[in-house]
Amino acid sequence: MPSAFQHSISRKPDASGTTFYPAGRGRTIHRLTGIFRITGPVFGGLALLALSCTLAAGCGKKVQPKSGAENRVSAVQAARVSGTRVAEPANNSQFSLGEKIPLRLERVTDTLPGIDSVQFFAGGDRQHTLHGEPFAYEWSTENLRVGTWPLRLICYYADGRKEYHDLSIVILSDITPRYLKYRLLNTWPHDPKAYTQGLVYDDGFLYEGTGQWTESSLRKTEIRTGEPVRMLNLPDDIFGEGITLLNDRIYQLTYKSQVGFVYEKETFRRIQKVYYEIEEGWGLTYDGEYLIMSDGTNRIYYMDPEYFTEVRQLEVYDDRGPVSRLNELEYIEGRIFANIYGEEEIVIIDPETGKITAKINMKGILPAKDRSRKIDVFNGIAWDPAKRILYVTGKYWPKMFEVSLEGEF
Ligand SMILES: [Ca+2]
Repeated sequence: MPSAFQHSISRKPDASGTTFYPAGRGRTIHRLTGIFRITGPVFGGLALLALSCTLAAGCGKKVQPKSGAENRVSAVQAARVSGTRVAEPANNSQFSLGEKIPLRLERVTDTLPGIDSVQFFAGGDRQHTLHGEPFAYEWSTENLRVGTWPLRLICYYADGRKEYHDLSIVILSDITPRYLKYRLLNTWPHDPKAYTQGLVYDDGFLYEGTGQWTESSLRKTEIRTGEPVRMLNLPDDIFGEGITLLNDRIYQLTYKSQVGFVYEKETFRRIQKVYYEIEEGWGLTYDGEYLIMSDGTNRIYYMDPEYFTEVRQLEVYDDRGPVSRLNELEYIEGRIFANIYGEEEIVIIDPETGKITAKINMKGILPAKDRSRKIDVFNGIAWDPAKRILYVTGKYWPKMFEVSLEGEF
């Protein structure tokens, strides 16, 4: 199988054309990284060649230095056209999903020729073309995703010149997440030596991926005893992260190694390695089509299961701003459930828009008597779809909790 790196460079640009795909910095950085990885040595070689040619002054004809007057003319020709400015919206301003965003372009000089049209782009897609003054438009944000949106206005002058205005706005969620209540059904033992990074339910068992250098593992455990019925210790230099199931396979991420492992579910035999460019692997789940991954930021990455290449990204926001430290994940009935690192709280994300629809406050679910020992943060969400039961635990927690949720999410 070709590596993910090869796939990322041969991958076609996003052809979906949907506004769902943000032109986010994460993706840009990965693409640039890819480019530099390929072109780095080539570029270095060319630079060296150019330098040696310059030093030897023997590469092509000699360039005559320009006069001062010629330099001034070049500078004027290269100057940007600045006949207009964006009066609205202000760069980095915030709006609520569903709001109409006013856009207004103003002329700042009468010395330039007339303007034929103004094109408005959002997230790389053309939204509207304005003909004739006033150059004002109301952009509807209904059914868009939340998060940062790069905007571009291109002004076409009658003499053929073009002027670009680039800015960015943020769309927040239009709802305040409500809190879902839960009911504690059962408390089961959990290995207090398990630094829980991934948790998933299947056919009466829990599968767990654990982390920490020299302590990482993959295990299948009996729910009522917490005892592993199968366990695989990872190499000492691998820090295990999120896991998920896909048919008869288990996927397991690693923290900073940018590699994932694929195992046979029945035997834990490692059958494949997958590579990714995202710098840190945190949580992992599967929605029936894509693997869904977190990296500790407010971003969620959709990965193609076969080659583990990034298909799209989602930014997660509530009505106040970005919600970061997204950790262990579970795809449940059309929503993404996520632990927030360092909080005893689960957020429920709408995968279409990225907005948080609800939260579950689990503060105090681990009794005080169990907190006297060495424990770490709340982490791990698994779902029994038949019984509609949620399993939650924490890193080094001695207990596993079985809960039911009350109300719609
Ligand atoms: Ca999970």
